[in-house]
Amino acid sequence: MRDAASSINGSANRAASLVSQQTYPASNIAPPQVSRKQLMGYVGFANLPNQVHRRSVRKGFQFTVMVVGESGLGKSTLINTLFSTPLYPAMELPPPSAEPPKTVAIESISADIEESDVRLRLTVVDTPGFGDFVNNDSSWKPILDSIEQRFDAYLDQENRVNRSKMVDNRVHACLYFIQPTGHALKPIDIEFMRRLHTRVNLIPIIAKADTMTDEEVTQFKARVLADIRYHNIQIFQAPTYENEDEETLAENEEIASRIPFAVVGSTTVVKTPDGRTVRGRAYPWGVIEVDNEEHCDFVKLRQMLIRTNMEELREHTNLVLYENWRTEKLIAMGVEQDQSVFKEVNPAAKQAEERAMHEAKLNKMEAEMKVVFAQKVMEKEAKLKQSEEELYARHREMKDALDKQRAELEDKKRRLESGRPLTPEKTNTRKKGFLRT
Ligand SMILES: Nc1nc2c(ncn2[C@@H]2O[C@H](COP(=O)(O)OP(=O)(O)O)[C@@H](O)[C@H]2O)c(=O)[nH]1
Ligand SMILES: [Mg+2]
Repeated sequence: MRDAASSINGSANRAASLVSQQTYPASNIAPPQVSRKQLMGYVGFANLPNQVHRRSVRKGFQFTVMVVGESGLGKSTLINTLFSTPLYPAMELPPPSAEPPKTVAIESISADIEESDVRLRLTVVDTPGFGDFVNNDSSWKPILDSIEQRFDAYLDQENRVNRSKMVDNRVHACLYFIQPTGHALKPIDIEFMRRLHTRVNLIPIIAKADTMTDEEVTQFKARVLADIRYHNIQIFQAPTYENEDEETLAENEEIASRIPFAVVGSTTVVKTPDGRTVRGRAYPWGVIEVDNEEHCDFVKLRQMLIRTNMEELREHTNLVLYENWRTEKLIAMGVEQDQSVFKEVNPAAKQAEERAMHEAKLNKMEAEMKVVFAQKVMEKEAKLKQSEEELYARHREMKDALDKQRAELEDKKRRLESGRPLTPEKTNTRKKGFLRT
């Protein structure tokens, strides 16, 4: 089957490595282990680089999608179809004698998938047991708890000293599977969405759309939307931006018009009457094609979730849902915001204040420079005075020496003129000596 699929889509850039398959309780959301698997067809996350900056591409993306809905609505099948990879192995039903579970479980599967060198750490959170009990009054509770625990884990990481390796386990999108009854939303659907819409991006899905006619689908969609509106439930709406090109706007409108997506899931490859091999479901009266936009909304759902709005889903989770939860939590803990930090400032007053500060700084610098200058002048003057005194002293010394020399010379001159010997003292001494002997 897989060979058939790859021969349809066969291409080099579709290698995928699948990371882990592990079940763990809601309270423990440690990252699971890793295994590798092949993508069976083009999925679309290779388009992610166009949605965000290239730096993020190098780091890879983390995306967590949760599936909620009653058993047998095709959740696991749809996930496998969406990511063209057998994330969920063939279902193993427990024997009829087995004790039925009493609570909703939270099971998580993670996979590292790669497409055209873009890495995506995909986590699918399944919620088996939802709506399966006699009393489903609080089926939503463990799911809400799990979503909030993931917020908590993220907040913990934000408060760490080193935040370079943040793991984002928050749920970025919740696919809510509605049973294709053709009637209206059931109380359990309304209760779940009302409880969860402020915590997660809700994407309503009509399951197994192949069980209804086109007309029934259209009517059911209208009724579901009316119910959602009536109960003031916020479902995820892709934001539209100004100056977006017409093509993108048309595409977004087309996606929005299909909500709630009526989908058909199948990873099985079947042959159409005209000889094509497609992913679909074969019935005695014909084949319903998963990837055919005229047959169901699967392509549009995948486009919104992966190709066009994955970044918006992540951003809305981070900036709105998580932020609101965080604020509510901190307020409940008694932490209050210091509003003065955010007080409005008048730009003109701020400018004047800045100018005054600048002038004061200049004045201070000028005063300091004056002091330094005066000090330098004084030092120089003192030095000059000292050398002047030294000069005077030397002058005096030289003058004294000259005076002395002159006096001696004059004395010599006088002696010569009077005919006396030049060294009278010496002669005298010798004479005295002679006299004594
Ligand atoms: N008719 C129809 N059957 C489907 C569809 N998707 C899944 N199924 C079948 O429904 C059954 C339950 O599917 P599964 O994915 O295990 O449902 P889950 O319990 O919600 O995970 C399986 O037999 C699937 O083959 C669909 O779109 N249409
Ligand atoms: Mg399942």
